[in-house]
Amino acid sequence: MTDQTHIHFDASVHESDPLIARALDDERRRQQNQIELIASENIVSRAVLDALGHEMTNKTLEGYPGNRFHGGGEFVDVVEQAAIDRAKQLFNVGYVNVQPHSGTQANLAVFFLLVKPGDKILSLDLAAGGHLSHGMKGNLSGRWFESHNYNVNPQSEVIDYNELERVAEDIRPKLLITGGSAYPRELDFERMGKIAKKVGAWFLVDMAHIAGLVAGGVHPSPFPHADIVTCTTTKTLRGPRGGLILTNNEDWYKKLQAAVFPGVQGSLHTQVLAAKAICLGEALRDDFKAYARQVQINARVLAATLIERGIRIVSGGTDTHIVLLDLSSKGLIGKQAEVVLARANITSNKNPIPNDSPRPAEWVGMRLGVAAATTRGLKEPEFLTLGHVIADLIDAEAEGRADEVVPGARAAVARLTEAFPVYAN
Ligand code: DSN
Repeated sequence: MTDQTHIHFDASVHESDPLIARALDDERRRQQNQIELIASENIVSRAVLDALGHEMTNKTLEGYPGNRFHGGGEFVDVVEQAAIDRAKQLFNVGYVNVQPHSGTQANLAVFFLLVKPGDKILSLDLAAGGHLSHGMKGNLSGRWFESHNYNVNPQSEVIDYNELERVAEDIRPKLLITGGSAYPRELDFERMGKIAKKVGAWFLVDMAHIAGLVAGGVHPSPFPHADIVTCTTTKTLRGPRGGLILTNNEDWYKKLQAAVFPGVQGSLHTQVLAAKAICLGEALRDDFKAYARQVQINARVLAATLIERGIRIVSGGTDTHIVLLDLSSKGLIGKQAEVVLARANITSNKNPIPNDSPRPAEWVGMRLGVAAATTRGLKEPEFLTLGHVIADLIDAEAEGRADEVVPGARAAVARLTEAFPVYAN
């Protein structure tokens, strides 16, 4: 007789849940057939995928290596310790917490450690490239803290450090935050660290987007200028969804552990810890440095091609993986560009640019990021092609003749996706 409690237990997802199996297969096909230009995405290695689908996911555990609240944690201890050691080596830092479930959770833990409700925090304006977890009104950080912003210079569209210093002196925040989701230029950590010290603020760098570029040596490190640093392991670091917190402040370390657990989180995502350890190990290798260099080169090729085709690029270029387009230079809004690119199997997102409308439906910006396509193997010639395909689509949309151009653009994208498979098998 069949044991009714186990009827679906050993079945594959294809056998047990056709709806979800179909969605998973469709998503795999989508990733293979589209060129991914969403700046927060990347493609993880097979080894990272293996860890994410491993039985380690069954393990419940709280606490830290060697000091757990549940038994049976000896192998998770191995992976968590490896993740800690590798992150310390990669970012040349004294103390690391690898448990945050996301970048936003990492930031929340830092707030728990360093600020109290009502304290002043000062961060980069969202439309200038900041992040919602840095004090946006709709986020808990914007409700619990007195949140202020600094901005970019309206002409250069680069952070106006003199203005930041003036604002910081005026506000005297407890915490100065930099980094975010859509700032394409190099960040001057030294200058901001000095401003933080001058006004008596702690300095938090959220390097979520650029962690892989820092690891690969193509963007300056926030250390020794930052007091504390958060990041995700996704994006340019090319790992699983999750966060890290890094600091050199020995006095904070124990309190930081407590701020993550039990401060803002409970039990671990054990299989993600294994995937984090793997991606950090990958980032320590020389080929990752070559990857980071290629990301920066590809972004510059894309930006230069779009500029040549008459599309205004915010700040006139990029130092990172991000290229931020101002579609008003073609009489479009971001959504129109996103839709016409999607018709040709290029995935992107509308995004605010400095001083954009507060309403997403009116944003004139679009954010492109090259990290995922670079992992796939695209280099300068392919990004030149892609830049022209994107410009052709945008021009056609602006001139009301997208139907004529989309088939050719789709074919050009198909040639790239066939030549550069996401996974070799
Ligand atoms: N912050 C979002 C982004 O950059 O797209 C998600 O990571």
